[in-house]
Amino acid sequence: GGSDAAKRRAGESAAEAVTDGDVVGLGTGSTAAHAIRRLGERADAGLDVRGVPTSFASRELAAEEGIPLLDLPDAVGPEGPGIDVAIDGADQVATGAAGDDPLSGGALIKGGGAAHAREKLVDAAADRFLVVADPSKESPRLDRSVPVEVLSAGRTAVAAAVRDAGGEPTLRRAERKDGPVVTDNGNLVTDCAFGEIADPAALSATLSAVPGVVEHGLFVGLADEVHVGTESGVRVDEV
Ligand code: DER
Repeated sequence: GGSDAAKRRAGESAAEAVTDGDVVGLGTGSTAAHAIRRLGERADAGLDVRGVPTSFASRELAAEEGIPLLDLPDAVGPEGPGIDVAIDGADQVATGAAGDDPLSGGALIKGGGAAHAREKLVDAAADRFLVVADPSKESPRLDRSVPVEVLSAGRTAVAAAVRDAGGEPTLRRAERKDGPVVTDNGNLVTDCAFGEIADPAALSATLSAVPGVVEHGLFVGLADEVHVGTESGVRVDEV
């Protein structure tokens, strides 16, 4: 991945966009972690903020940073405060609008940290979704593997459906645990290589329709801004 300085600049830039009283979706990964740490500093300095974590990891970090927490159902229920802004990382950000679909500009691949099911819930529920990234995540078109959270019982059916859709599925193996990665939701992850994705919206719909798919890592038409950290500063793109 990119440099930590670039990730830190991106995360801190997005954290500065949070205003007093905001409910903030707290993304997962090393770039979002910089935003969480900055929000912790701002909370210590008196900012009134409540966080909605997207994973065990982001909840743990937010708690360490002293950020008051809300669970997702409480944040977005009809009597809830709603989520004003979500800050989250990405594995890849499309910089060129693919095809004639203006929505796919700013389309993302997420799920490197296997947290994309709750991330999508939070990122989609937020009034504004700010992506934080370093330049290594940007690409004219999406072409990385798409992480797909699958029900264990559905893993072979999903693999077959992914192949029918032109993808190559690989069950994600754990590093320091025998067997596959198990998500915070108790499911498995299949990484699906499709090569260059010409129409992210279409592939998103295809994957969502597959029985056994819990959630996939294509985030199309959800991001509002991309904060890209560079070695010398940060670039904020409206998408
Ligand atoms: O799992 C995710 O979607 C994370 O946001 C991840 O893709 C980005 O992680 P990073 O900021 O550590 O690269």
